[in-house]
Order: sequence, then C-alpha cells, then structure tokens
Amino acid sequence: MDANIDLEALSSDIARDGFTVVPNAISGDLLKRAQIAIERIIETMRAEGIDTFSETLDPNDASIRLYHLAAWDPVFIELLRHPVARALVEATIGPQWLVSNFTANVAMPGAGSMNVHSDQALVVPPPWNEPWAINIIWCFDDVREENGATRYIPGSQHWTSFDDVPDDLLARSVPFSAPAGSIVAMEGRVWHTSGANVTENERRAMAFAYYSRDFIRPQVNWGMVMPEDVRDALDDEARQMLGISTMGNIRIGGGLTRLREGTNPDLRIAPLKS
Ligand SMILES: O=C(O)CCC(=O)C(=O)O
Repeated sequence: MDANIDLEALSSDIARDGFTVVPNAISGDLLKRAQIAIERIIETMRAEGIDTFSETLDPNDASIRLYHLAAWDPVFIELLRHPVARALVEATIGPQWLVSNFTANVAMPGAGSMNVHSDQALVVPPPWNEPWAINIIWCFDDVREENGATRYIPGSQHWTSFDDVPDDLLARSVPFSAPAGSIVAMEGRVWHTSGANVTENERRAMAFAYYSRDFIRPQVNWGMVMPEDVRDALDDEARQMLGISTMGNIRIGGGLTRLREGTNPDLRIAPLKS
C-alpha cells in the first residue's frame, strides 16, 4: 500500500462527510489491466448481442452498463480485495461484509443523469441510522463534471427516512472530481447520481464495488451469475467475499454453537462457517 495513504484520515473523512477521494490508489499495470478489461467486456457483450443500455436506469444508450464485473475478469477480484479498498470498507461498515454488487457505468458523450438515489435505501428499509454499505468507486478515466462525474448531495448521509428526502435532489448535487486511478469511497447512505457527459469526445468509465454488511442479502447472487469455471477458480477468500459457500447466514449461529460448547463465546467475531 502507498505509504502516503493515511487510512485513518480517509476513514475520518468518510465518517464526517460520507465520502473521501483517494488519488493514485492504483496506477501503472493494474490500472491498465482494468481499463483493458472494461474494453474487452464491452466488445464481448456487443459481439454476443448483450444489451449495454439499461432502460430502467438511464435516459439514453450513451451510458454503457456492465454488470457482475467479478464474473468477467480476475482483475476485478483484485480490485475488490485491494488493501486500500478493504481498509476503507472495514473502517466504515466493520469486518463482516459481502460484495453486494460490482458494476461499471461507461458514460459516453451525451450520457444523462439517472435518478438520484442512495444505495442503502434501495435495499435496507428505513431508518438508515448507520452506514451498512459502502461504494468503492474506481475511476478508470479522469473524472470531472463535464464528462459526467458521479454527483453527490452533501449531508445526505444524515437522512434517515424518505421523509427527509427533498424534491430538488439534482439541484443540490455536486460532482466529484478525481484523476484516473483514484478511488472515491462513498458510504451507502449518500444520495448520488451519474452526471451528464456534455463533452464532445471524452469517455468516463467508473466501476462501483458495492459492499454491505453480511446480514443483508447481496444485490447479486454471485453463485448464479458466475460461469462454473470462473467460480471453480476462485480462492477461499474470494468465495467468502462473494458469499459463495454452502452456508448463507450462519455467523451468529456459529457463535451460539461455540457458546454451548463453552469456548470463546464472542458473538461479535464468530467466523463464517464454510
Ligand atoms: O455512474 C454513476 O456516476 C453513478 C452510478 C450509480 O449510482 C449506480 O449505478 O447506481
């Protein structure tokens, strides 16, 4: 990990502001491999006739949506367990988490904003009193307002129910900006949206690694979306992160078993049984 990255300061930023930006989280070879993988997935999807336009999300097909990144290329597993990403995830939502989803949005010139939303509110009913989820957003291009940087609403991490959500969401939003290779870490309660790409010819590729507490059902069923050979090639840690295991939710139960046996009955840190 880059010695200049001050994880404590970054975690405090997330606790205070709901987000932080980490420039140069990846560079060189890893960034290049991720960029190439994004291009290859788009080519493959087109060759196989898989639609890259998500009508339910985006106003037009200039937003290219890629789903289940971890199923497409091992570079995305590498990003999911990148030490900076993991440290920020664990500082924000604790050590027990799953990868809920991992998607990319490649906003081409003309791409428009989707609806403003908070990812935690998509899955968890109110009240949203604590961050139970976090997005680690990987910037594969330089990201700025003009090319459609993700926009967020300052202070929205404090909204605890739909009653707190105002009508003028887009007007309140402000863009992130970050160079290629950065992470934007944004906790799950922050209301946000994609920006409009108003450039002539600039592409904006960003990937959203969405992690949530392990008692929340992930958005994606990784066991179903992964081709068998890809799933079989995963190591134990990757399987654990993606929740691919014969057991679904047994963490507390595992602790109780140990309690009955009278050994180390610490329910907070009981490990997942595989
Ligand atoms: O593309 C973006 O900037 C935001 C994407 C997003 O929020 C989503 O896909 O849920």
